Amino acid sequence: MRTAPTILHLDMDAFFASVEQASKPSLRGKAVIVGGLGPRGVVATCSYEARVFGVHSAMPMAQARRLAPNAAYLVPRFGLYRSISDQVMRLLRALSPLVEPLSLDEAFVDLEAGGAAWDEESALLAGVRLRTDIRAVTGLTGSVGLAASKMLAKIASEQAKPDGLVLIEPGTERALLGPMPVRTLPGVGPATGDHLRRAGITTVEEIAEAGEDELVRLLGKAHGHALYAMALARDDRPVVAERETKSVSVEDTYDVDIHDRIRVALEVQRLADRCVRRLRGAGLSGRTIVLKVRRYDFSTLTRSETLRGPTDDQAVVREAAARLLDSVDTTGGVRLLGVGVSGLADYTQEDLFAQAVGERPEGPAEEEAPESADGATRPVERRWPAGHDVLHTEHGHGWVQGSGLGRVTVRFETPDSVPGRVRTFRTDDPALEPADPLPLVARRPDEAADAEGQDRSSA
Ligand code: DCP
Ligand code: MG
Repeated sequence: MRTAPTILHLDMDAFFASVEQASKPSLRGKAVIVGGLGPRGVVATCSYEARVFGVHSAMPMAQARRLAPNAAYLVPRFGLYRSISDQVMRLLRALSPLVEPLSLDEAFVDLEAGGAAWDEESALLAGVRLRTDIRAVTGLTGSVGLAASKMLAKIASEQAKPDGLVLIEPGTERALLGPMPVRTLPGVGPATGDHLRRAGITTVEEIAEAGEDELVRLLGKAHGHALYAMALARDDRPVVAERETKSVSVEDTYDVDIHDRIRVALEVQRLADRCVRRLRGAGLSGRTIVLKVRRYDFSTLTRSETLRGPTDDQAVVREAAARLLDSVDTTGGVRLLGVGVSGLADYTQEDLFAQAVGERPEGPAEEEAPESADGATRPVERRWPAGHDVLHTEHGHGWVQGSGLGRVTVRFETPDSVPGRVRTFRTDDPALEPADPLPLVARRPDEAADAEGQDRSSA
């Protein structure tokens, strides 16, 4: 493990909700809940003001409405969130070529690889500067964790939330982790947490005390092994750019073509072993075994086999690779051999599945129409999803605050205006049309300064 806290983890604060607050001045400092607003909708996220009422991600929307009846309820605008995410990721890529995005609002950065930091002081400086830049470019806050490993960097950013920075000094990791609940470790979700609790293990220290054999017995090889290492704060997982390319592979090119079939088979075994070492080193397991063969005439073919579940077992990968080789004609000789594993899972997967099934809102969210719950049939209306932007020929830019019963309520304000006024229209009003979101931060700094000045004088 490295000795300086040069792995950075960034996680934007209440991301979707913060974007909505930045774009709608009247919602700043207020409880804002973003998610599916239909009967089976769930909360995607909510502002910290709404969290006070106990609302959180993945909660059924109906429950959120009971807890926070006066909050603003909005449907997600994924296109806008993605564009802000792109701005953030660009800032990260300016720090290092090794940026590993985990979601729209979260990424690891290897500061050392980019030369942006090499010790504690420079890492801290880079983190502070990053937060300032994110604020300037997007108008939003993100929390930063700095540590010598991915696991600790992520724990640090969690501790830093909201709008903060935490650096974990190398050497203090185990003492810090020990008393924490097992759920703190990556990959321990509700299912694994329960499993461990039934075995009398509730803290990270207790995982370390239980020992590796016990962990493997409880959770299986890949997961048990990995979790035990994490509990000892051993985490050498590298920051991997382009996480989308989900495979680990090794290959060798031979100076002289290999003709001997037995020698080819031995090489494939050797490559399988190397591939498994890499896989384990990254704390991963995978379902699909891939064999690559380039023949004497440069014709290249790949064969793959998909297993029932992910593996990081050397014998399993060896066997699969050998079976794949059986189906390849190598007469004439081979120049290159490769073995890879794709369809990767890391330890987080098990619990992500346990949590995710049927819970996340998908695709465009449903329209809010609470006032039409009487079931009255109405002619087909134009859709005015809550929170989406509109343009009115006379009143200008605004957003839909609610709609139903043939009416749509619009608040007229923009990211750099003062909180705006509300007006109600008929849903088929020809003066009203859907609009694209406006940038959250005015493009030219001098423009932004002007706008701020106006805000103050007219407020
Ligand atoms: N998200 C979602 N459904 C979930 C969890 C999250 O749609 N079950 C979306 C909405 C979040 C975004 O992903 O804004 C980022 O997720 P985070 O877990 O980072 O949550 P937030 O950024 O909203 O809040 P925090 O400040 O806790 O990071
Ligand atoms: Mg976040």
